[in-house]
Amino acid sequence: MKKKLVATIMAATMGATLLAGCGSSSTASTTAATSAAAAATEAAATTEAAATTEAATDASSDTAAAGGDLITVGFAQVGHESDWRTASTNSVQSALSKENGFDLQFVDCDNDSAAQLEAVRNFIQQGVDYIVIDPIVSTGWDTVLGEAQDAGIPVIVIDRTIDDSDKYTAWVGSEFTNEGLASGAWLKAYAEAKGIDELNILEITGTTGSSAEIGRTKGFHQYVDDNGWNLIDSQTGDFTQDGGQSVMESYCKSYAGQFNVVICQNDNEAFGAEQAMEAAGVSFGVDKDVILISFDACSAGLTDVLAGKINADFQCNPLQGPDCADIIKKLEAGETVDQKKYMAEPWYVNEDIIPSISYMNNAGEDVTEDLVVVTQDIVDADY
Ligand code: GYE
Repeated sequence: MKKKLVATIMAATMGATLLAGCGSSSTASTTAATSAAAAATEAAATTEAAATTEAATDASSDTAAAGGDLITVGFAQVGHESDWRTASTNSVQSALSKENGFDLQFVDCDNDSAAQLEAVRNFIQQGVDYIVIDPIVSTGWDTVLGEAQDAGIPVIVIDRTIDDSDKYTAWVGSEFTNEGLASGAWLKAYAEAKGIDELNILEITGTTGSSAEIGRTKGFHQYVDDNGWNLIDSQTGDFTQDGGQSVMESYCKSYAGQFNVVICQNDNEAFGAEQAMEAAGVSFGVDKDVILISFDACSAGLTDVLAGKINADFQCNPLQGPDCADIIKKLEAGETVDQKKYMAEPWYVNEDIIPSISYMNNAGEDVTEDLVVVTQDIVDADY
């Protein structure tokens, strides 16, 4: 709830700016023109928009030529590394179902960037109508997106961002830097409320080079730097439970008795870290020796927040399937789509001691956002 205002403000600015990471100032909206004349008008307005428009137009005509059959969509998914990812896959598969008018080809890229590029190239070769990508890493995309554009196939990016190319039609996902900033703002306020003077932090990051890892790290480190906190070590757990566990096992050996905060960049890493700390006899969670922070807020994560094992969990919403369906249907109908859309995401905590956090977000706005105390009903309603 607390972030809805921010999300609305950002949605309203979409018409003025293209994806910030792309360094372009072209229009933010793309129209899937239904006629050559409309495509020509778009082309006069902006080259990138024209290329995408043409792509959408071609895709529409292909579908029409096929007799208005199912819309073919290729989805190059990151992998199956986490609860979050499972929810994301389920969301896209159920939204882009046959019953809803789609023929979805799903590829699990198993966290392998080369395999993901190959999957996209295969979709281009097959001549699908649309391609959906959740990019494992944020760079290395311009060439293959250019190939999709040349083939007239619109690309929709979900969740993680592509930061070195703007040759795609729309993106919908999360503001990862704000998630990191919020975690830092929460830790600062929480330590003050609990009278904890010194913060000695161990960090377990996500997949290196993914925009989720880059943003969460950037946001949290801003608080580390500004407040002179002691960041003892930072290593990747690759967004997996095994990764989180093995990094935490080595942390427990190397830094025994030296840390009082562990921040994991997703719930599955946190579950692994919990196992390692339990095995090493380290107490964690509410009013224990170590504060445990996580991201994602999947239902298993919120179960641990409710139980007091995780102190705070910063949600990242994986349910982008309906947005994909909506974007494609709008493009098919020749309507305008937002080129950038943020999901609304609450921040969850166990204790009712700080009602809200205030910080300057990644867009430079001063925001105050509620902290939601987890209940069983919230866990039950979660993904
Ligand atoms: O946090 C993690 C998943 O890209 C936001 O990927 C997503 C991240 C999510 O593996 O659990």
